[in-house]
Amino acid sequence: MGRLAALAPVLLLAGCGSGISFLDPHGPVAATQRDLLFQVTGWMMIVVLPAIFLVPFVAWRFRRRRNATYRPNWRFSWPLEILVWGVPIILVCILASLVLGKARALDPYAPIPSDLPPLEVEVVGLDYKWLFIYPEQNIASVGVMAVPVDRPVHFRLTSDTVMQSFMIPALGSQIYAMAGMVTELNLMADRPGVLMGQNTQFNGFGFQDQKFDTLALPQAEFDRWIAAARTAGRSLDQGAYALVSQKGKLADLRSRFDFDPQKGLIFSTVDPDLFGTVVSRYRAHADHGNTASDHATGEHHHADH
Ligand SMILES: [Cu+2]
Repeated sequence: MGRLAALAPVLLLAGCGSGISFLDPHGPVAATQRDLLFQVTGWMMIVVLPAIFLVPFVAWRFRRRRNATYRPNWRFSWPLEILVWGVPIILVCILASLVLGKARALDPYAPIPSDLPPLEVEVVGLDYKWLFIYPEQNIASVGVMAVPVDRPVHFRLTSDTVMQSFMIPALGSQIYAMAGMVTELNLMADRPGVLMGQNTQFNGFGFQDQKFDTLALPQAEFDRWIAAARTAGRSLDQGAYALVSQKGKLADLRSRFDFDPQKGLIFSTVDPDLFGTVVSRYRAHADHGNTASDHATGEHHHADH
């Protein structure tokens, strides 16, 4: 793999071991994205490396000196034209086939093949924190999210404020969360770790702190995390949600709730209609019903009317 040697600087950047980059993938989506980046970069070297070495060579050969080469009369050259235009054209075709070949596998809406049914997680983007609702487990968390290792996770996302960008780099992919709409994302962790998740959309003074720990846990530990969450003794009803959704960072919630900011704010029960209520609040015709089919049918209700 000689051509990968050129990527050494990139690999060094990925070597922090902090699990925050798709260059240190903790799941199949990020792994595919990394492989694609390396392949595309490798093929690009066919154009990049000659350009890097030829520029100094041409500058030296035709430098302003008495004994340097002087060729004022240019001629048309078929071999040169074919080389200069042909190589990039072939390269564009190769890159296009690489990217298009992976496009289906990297579609955020595409389910991840697995023997296990996906874990459902509802995500609400707030100023400046993420709320995670586990509808099947009937718990919710703010600022921390646990997922079982080797089981796909199906996210349904919305925003209770401006547009936000949901991303867990070590798991790969990114999706926007928008008020009055539901977007979907499928991810899977294939080894344990604490992975940084974030909002990559600049949306105000607190956005740089809108990060959360994604706990990729073996199934038994995940079950324990859920069981511990059930003992939190706090309910996320509409009243508690009104407090949680107020503008402010996770740490600001400590004046309202007693919790360890390192472990996130956990709710032992959650209003099962909460996610739907948040979505329908921004819809002009909330009586239309099912929001999940919005994107599928192409019907697009935006919040700006
Ligand atoms: Cu949209």
